[in-house]
Amino acid sequence: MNQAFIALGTNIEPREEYLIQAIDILRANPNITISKKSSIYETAPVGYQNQADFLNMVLDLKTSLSSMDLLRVCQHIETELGRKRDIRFGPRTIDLDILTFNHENSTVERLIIPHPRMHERAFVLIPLAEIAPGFVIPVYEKSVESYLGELPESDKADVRLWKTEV
Ligand code: A4P
Ligand code: MG
Repeated sequence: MNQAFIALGTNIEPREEYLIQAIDILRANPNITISKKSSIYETAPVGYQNQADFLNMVLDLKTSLSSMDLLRVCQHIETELGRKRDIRFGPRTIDLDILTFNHENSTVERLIIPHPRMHERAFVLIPLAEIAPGFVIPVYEKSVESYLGELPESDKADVRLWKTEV
């Protein structure tokens, strides 16, 4: 069995509904088990800033799928939930990013794992630390908490607990 963390993000209403639907589709997949769900956090947009606040969360999955097949499942969910790709880093109904997959180090453009921006993003690290305290990010070999300690306080203040249960 493989273990993966995936990050969910949405900033088009109904945001919570998109999270719930993405989780339901993952749950319905016989090859995927959700072991843990973080709380939902409301977060200020990073990168392209002229857009609405996001809801972000992280899931801990067990799966018999390969990382490429899990990516296909994630992209299929994005399409099903009406995701349009217009502006890079721009508004989205739902974004599913694979953060880590076992100890895999993938560098092909279609699938880079560990996710190349995860360690600099409070909206990923804070929910990840909630469900996997002490987790050492494979390949980087550094804990989530030590990356969080390197982030400016203002980045962390932009991530606010929104709801503890989906
Ligand atoms: N791809 C490569 N590696 C991965 C991976 N580990 N997981 C490829 C998923 N996909 C991966 O992704 C672009 C390409 O990345 C795909 O073809 C896939 O094969 P995309 O989802 O189509 O486009 P995107 O989401 O605009 O790009 P990306 O790289 O996912 O964007 P980011 O870096 O995730 O940024 N601010 C807040 N507060 N919260 C957010 O959730 N999200 C973004 C998106 C920007 N600002 C944000 C948030
Ligand atoms: Mg993405």
